Amino acid sequence: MAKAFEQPIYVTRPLLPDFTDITERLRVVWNSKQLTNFGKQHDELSHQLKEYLEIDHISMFSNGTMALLLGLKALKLTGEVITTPFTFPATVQALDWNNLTPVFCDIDPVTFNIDADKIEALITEKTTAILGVHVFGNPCDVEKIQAIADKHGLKVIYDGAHAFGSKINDVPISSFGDMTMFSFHATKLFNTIEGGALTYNNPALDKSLDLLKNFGIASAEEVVVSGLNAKMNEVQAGVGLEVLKVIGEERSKRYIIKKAYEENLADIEGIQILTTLEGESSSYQYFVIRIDEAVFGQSRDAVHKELQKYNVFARKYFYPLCSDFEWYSDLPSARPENLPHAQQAVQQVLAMPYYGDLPVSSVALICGIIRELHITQKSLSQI
Ligand code: T4K
Repeated sequence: MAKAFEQPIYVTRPLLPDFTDITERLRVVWNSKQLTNFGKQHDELSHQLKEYLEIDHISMFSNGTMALLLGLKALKLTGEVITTPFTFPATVQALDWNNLTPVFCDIDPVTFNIDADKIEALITEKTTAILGVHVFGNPCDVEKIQAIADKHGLKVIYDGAHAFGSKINDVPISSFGDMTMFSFHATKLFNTIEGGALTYNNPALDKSLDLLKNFGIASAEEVVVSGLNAKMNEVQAGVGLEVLKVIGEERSKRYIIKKAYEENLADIEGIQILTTLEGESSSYQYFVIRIDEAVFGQSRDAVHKELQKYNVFARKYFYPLCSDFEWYSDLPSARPENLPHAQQAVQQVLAMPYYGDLPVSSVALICGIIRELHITQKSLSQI
């Protein structure tokens, strides 16, 4: 029987650049006395991210949620937006705060992203957009979604919180749709502690997003729209500049950890790996498995609980389904019978510990715990 880890093993740990580099960067910020409101660090990070993400237009925010919320506002959407129930609450809360009604579409049983084949049936005269989520960094069916949007005159927004740096056939993920949101939260591979961004191709959005995230202030004497305060500050941007220097190394480390998981889980019946993309295609943000109770012999919840006994804190991303939030109980699209694949996914998915400093030996031990659970169950069922 395996021993519990002495220290807790979390689903992730922030990517932390060398502390000396951070203090040097802070010294520059301190000396400048410009702490926020679009200073040099902000502009430099914006420039570097445009290059990294291979996009002409970017707008940075205090966090990913505010980016999405104000991005939807800038697109002047009304009525209904077709989206996925299998996401983090922020995706749908950004709709709520814009007085937009989510229309939940079931997910694809393989990718766990919005099922593009089920979108068209949900379009009404009130629909103005499709909001897809590149869940765990696996891209949505962007071509099919765009074709539907073009046919019906809809906007397309992607929540790419997990997809920083991913590509689809060598094309950067940020190039699809009308805009893509990225999260730079501490738990994300690229982090600014808290932070986020929108990328887009339409230059007209530069101005409206600048206004929306800065109280609608157009000049010292002019306030032209009702905005909010959602700016990225200089310390966040400075941290981002240092993190950007080390993400190549982190991605390589995560590649090795991914391989270790794949090898150790390969022959366990009932375990399927959801994050299969590699190289430039992958964001290396999460390593996620799906547990088929009928084959594995134990439920996802049982595995989650068992791992905790060993001091391993895998996470049920995402749980609960957004369509099950109490405030959507009157929405026909939120009814469980309309979302069979999402209802199944929410019971099966487990995000495993995944970060560059996680020793490969720990991965083997974690997988050993899962294997043991499967073997014990198998022998019990044969008695
Ligand atoms: N859309 C999607 C699809 C998203 O997944 C998210 C965020 C958003 C939109 C919104 O973007 P932001 O507004 O957050 O930029 C975490 C993150 O807070 C959240 O950003 C992320 N998705 C979500 C999937 O994960 P929690 O509630 O799981 O966080 P927490 O505090 O439990 O952290 C998870 C583990 O990470 C901890 O057990 C330990 C470790 N950790 C965490 C923090 C904050 C650290 O080691 N250090 C830290 O500072 O939501």
